[in-house]
Amino acid sequence: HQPIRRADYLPPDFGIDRVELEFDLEPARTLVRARLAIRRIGASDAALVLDGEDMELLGLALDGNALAADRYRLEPTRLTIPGVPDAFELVIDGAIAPAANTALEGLYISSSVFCTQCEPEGFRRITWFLDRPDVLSVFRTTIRAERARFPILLSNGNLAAARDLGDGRHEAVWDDPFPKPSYLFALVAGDLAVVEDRFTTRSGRDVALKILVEHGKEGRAGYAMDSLKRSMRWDEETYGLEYDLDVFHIVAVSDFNMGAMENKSLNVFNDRFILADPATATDLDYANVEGVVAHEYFHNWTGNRITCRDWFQLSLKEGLTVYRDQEFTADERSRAVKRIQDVRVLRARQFPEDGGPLAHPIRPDSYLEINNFYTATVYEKGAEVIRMLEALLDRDGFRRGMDLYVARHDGEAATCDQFVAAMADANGRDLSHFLRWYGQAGTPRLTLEQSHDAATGTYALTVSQRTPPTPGQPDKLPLHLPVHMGLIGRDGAEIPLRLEGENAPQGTSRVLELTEASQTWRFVGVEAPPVLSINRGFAAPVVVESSESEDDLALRMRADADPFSRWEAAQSFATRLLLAGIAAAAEGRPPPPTDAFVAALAAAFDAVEGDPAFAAELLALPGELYLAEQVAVIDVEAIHAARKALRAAVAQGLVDRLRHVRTGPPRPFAPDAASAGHRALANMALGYLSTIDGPAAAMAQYRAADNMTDRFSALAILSELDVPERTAALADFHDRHAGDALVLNKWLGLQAGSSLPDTLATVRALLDHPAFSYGNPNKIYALVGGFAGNALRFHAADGSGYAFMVDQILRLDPQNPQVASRLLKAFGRWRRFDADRQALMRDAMERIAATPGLSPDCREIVGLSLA
Ligand code: HT7
Ligand code: ZN
Repeated sequence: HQPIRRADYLPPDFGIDRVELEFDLEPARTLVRARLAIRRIGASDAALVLDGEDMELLGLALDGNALAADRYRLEPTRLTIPGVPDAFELVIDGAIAPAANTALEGLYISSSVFCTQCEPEGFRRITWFLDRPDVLSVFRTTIRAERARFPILLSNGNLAAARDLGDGRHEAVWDDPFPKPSYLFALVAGDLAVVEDRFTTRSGRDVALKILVEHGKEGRAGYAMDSLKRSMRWDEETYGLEYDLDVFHIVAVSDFNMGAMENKSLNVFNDRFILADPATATDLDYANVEGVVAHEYFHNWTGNRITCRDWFQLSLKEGLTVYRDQEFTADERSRAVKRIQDVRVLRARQFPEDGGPLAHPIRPDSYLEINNFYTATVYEKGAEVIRMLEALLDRDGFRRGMDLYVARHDGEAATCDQFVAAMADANGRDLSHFLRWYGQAGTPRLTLEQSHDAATGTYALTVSQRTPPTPGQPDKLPLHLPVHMGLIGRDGAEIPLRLEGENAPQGTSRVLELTEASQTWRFVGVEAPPVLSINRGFAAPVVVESSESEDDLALRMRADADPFSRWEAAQSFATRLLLAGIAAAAEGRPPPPTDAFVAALAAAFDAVEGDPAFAAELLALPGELYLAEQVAVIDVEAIHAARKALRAAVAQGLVDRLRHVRTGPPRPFAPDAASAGHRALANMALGYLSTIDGPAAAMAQYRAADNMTDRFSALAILSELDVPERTAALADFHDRHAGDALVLNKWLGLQAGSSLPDTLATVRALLDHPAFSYGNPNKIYALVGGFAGNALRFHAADGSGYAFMVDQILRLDPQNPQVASRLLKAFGRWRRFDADRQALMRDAMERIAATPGLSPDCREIVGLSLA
């Protein structure tokens, strides 16, 4: 395996205009015939080189003539045919073994259902092909299978024909009129229930919407269907983008490596992002269903109609589509709460990635295995980069850019440069400096200098930026970024913002553009030293180093006009106390006084009366992962202890408010954001109160709950307490939901994430529980991944957590390298720990590196991590 480099991109030598596929499906051995209309577009002497892996070649014919073995060369990953004409038809007969496919790439079987996963390079496990996203073809797919076992036969596009074959088998033919790359191909065959609805696009196209689920789960598809219809409407209203075929299928399968896949008109989903009902899904599950359904639907334009030229451009479709699904959720639910939740995820997952050995730009420069680059950086930081464009160009300018991007590139495979060029051209702007975001890794750090001149009423703000080095990029250039800011008076009122040289103030919140290493802005008409509110709405994905006083933080917590910044001020205040508490815990000193913070939190809480979802966010202390990023040497015990101590202090200080939250009549369950907000706050209060009152109230709620959110929240609280009620509730939960894999995954995850000391022993025992199976990624992520995310127990000082994870990774790697390499990323931040743990983690990774036959997926991660 040689690294693939972005700089080496060359257009293909051949195009494949038309693909006709014929499948004779049998789990053990499926026959695939591919009839390809191929046309030379490159050098006249270039041989045809097709990608192909793990298949048996049965025959090859060129323009109707069988090719003898000396006319081609078959290697493990490619098929080379020299001396081909400029235009010809190639027929390839092959055989594959779906039932033996445990990697879940290509054609495989999930619970007796045939399904495919072709992104990024799975199509080459179905037939030999130019398996690269810049080769766009029109597909016709014929599927034949036994009718009794596989009554449903689906592929992309519209059904062109269906017939009975007389021998117990039947056939369906699907035509997809839109040229697409092979990674968007899909096939599904099995015995599934269909939930149907319809949608009329604004230009009057009547679209059949079909969600296919396991029989008996039809009642759990309603929210996904509702989310789909709202997504379709939103894309029309927000971007003028309509659906373009007469049918849209979503199929839910239980064995899937990622969340879902946007195959043209035939999305395949991990069932956890489709199935939801009050008894089995939490509010978070509902929100995830809505977000993922929207994300995959939005790909129809950003990804499918306009696809990526090569996989280095992955963020072109993923960053943009994450941004679009975030905006959809912000419009459908609460903009402030959505932004807070997204920033939490960014800080917990992407910032550590960007500060460690796996750091890469949103448009990487090289890879060994592209599957390793479906990362928080490409997705979430990619979305932040799009969001910055929106901040710099404003909403209307961004829309103009999107319109131009679609007009220019519909039907093409495009690049990130072309996207930014469309944004620039539509707005008459030069965005060449902004493009650095695509090539430079690392999280920029902003420092501030402020001065106020009372005599002239001038306030000067200097913002400096510095991006720390990342692997392979020792020297960083200044970036072009929006500084969204406001100024607040001591009375809590927003100050009108007038820059020196301006005739009049321009609002109380504005976006300054930072392009240099350091820049100063002078505001006039500022009578007294103001309180600065900076990076409002988290407009730029940066760390702001600030030494704001506790008084200023408290003021902003209750009075900042930007709700995100109110939350941010609370997080900053809490972080400051927690860092002091971590230092104290490590040195055996008492924790710092918390009165000022608790008083500020109480005032902020009172100021948001009427927005329980936001109040719940305000009360949520910074997470352990975020805190780990803020310290020089990570001490997992001290972080856990400091957080626990601050939680107890907040509970004591806010006890009356928390009890008040839990009064009032019970509300009937509804999955909407407002109802979910009430539950979020009530369960947040229950968690705090359990630190004072013990398990009784949580146990009572566990028993009485009429929905999964309340039941599971209570169970999660109990699972952190070493009390008999914990055992009873976990056993009860298991028995109530025995046989429901998705719910039992929550149960596995909770036990794997528990801070109690015997967690590793419990996890080991659960590996043999019927609810667990190595064949199902959801179960692996719940139990093994859940343990890897349990900092306290994964980083146990004796190295037991590391040894356990190495065993699991090595066991999984031969069967599913994608899942194994994702788990392996847990070792990435090893240099941030004390010397003993560093040595243990390094030894663990070296054990992996020394394993013969290790997948390229794991080899790349371990190589980068140890470098
Ligand atoms: N575009 C999809 C990516 C995806 C994927 C990638 C690698 C291996 C399996 C996969 N399943 C889905 C998902 C998305 O971003 O919408
Ligand atoms: Zn996506």
